[in-house]
Amino acid sequence: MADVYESVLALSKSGKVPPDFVRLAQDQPGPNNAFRGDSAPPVIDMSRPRPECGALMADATRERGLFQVVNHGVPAAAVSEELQPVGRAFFSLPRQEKQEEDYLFHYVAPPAVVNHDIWPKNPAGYREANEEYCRHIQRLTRGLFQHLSLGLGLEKDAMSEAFGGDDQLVLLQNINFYPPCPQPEVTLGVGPHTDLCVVTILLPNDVEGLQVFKDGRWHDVPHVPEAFNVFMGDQIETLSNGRYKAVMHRSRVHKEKTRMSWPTFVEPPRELVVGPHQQLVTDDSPAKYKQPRKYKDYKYRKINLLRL
Ligand SMILES: O=C(O)CCC(=O)C(=O)O
Repeated sequence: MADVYESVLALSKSGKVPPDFVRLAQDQPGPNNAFRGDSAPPVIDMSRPRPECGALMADATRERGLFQVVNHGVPAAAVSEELQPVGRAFFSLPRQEKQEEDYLFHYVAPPAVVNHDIWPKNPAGYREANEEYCRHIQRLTRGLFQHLSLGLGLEKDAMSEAFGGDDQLVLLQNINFYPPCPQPEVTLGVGPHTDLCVVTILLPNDVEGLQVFKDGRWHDVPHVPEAFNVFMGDQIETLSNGRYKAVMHRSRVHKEKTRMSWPTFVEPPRELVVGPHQQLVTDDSPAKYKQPRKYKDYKYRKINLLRL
C-alpha cells in the first residue's frame, strides 16, 4: 500500500502533473466545462417487460450510444462485497507485486482464452470473485443482446447468433485505477475513444469522471448507485448498419479521491467476420460498412492506428 500512496503523495505535494500527462490545451477537460441535467443518459429498469425495455434501449443507443441499467439481476453483494474489494486490494499491493501500475486486463471467458497464469495471485479470493462476476455479466449480456436485437426489429436471438453464440463471446475484464491528481483540469484518465468491442458493461466506483461526447460537447455521466453503464462499441455499430452508434467517451480524474472502474469488454470471437446484419441492409438502407473484417484484423488495425 505504501508504494501507491507514497507516489501519489509525492505528486500531490509537487502540486503539478508531470509534463507527459498534460494534454494539449484543446483536449484538456478544464475546471468545469461539461454539461449535466437533460444530457444524462437514460436509466433503464431491466425489470420492465421485454419489448418496452428493448425500445428504450434502442432509443438510447440511437441517440447517444450509452445507457445505464438498474434491476439488472447482478447481486449487489457480488459487486460491493467481492469484486470491488479484491480490485481495491490489488491496487494497494506494493508496486513489485502488481503486473501493471494503474490498470489491469485479463480475459475471463470463454475458458479457451482464459490464462489464469496472468491473473493476480494476490489478494486471496481474486479469482473466485472475478469468476463469479463473469457469470453474472454473461447472463446480463444475454439479456442485453436480446433487448438490443428486438430494438432493431430482429428476432431476440439475432445478435447472439450473429456474434457467434453466447458461449463463444469473449469477455475481457479490465480494472482502471485513477489516483488523486493535483491538476485534474489539465489531464485525463483515459483519452477520447470508442470501444473496439460489441458492447462494454462498465461498473464505476462512486467517484464520477466518465464523460461522453454528444452534440459537439462533453457531458458528465452521473453516478447512479448499483447501475451499470452500457456502451455501444464499434462491432455493434457495424452489425446494426449504423443504427446503433458507438459512443465516444473519456474519463477525468479527481483532485482528492481515487476513482476506479471495472469495464467488461464483450468481444466477438477473434476469427468472426463482422459486417452489417443482412436483414438491416435494404434498398433504403444500403450497407454502410462495405468491408466486413475479421474481428482480430479490425482490432489490430485500430490498436496500431492503421486505416480501417
Ligand atoms: O473509467 C471510465 O469511466 C472509462 C474507462 C474506459 O473508457 C476504458 O477503459 O476504455
